[in-house]
Amino acid sequence: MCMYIQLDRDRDDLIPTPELREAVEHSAYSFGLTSEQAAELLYDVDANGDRYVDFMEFSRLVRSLFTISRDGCWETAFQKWTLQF
Ligand SMILES: [Ca+2]
Ligand SMILES: [Ca+2]
Repeated sequence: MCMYIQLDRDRDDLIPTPELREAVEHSAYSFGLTSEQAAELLYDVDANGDRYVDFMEFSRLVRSLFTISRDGCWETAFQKWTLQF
């Protein structure tokens, strides 16, 4: 959500697809994604092909991101960490 507001600088509720792509690629590592997973997520992010990512498209991306991340390495890392205490 925060990322959406940051990327939508002119507040028209649309993010140019290249800008979103760049942002996700840059933060892939902190989401625990490989670059292949990030590329897969971004492949059909602009569902209606208007070269902008609207809020619905963005929500879908975030949901996929959450699904992938939950199965990904950071959850395992988190479980390991909590088991230590
Ligand atoms: Ca905008
Ligand atoms: Ca679109």
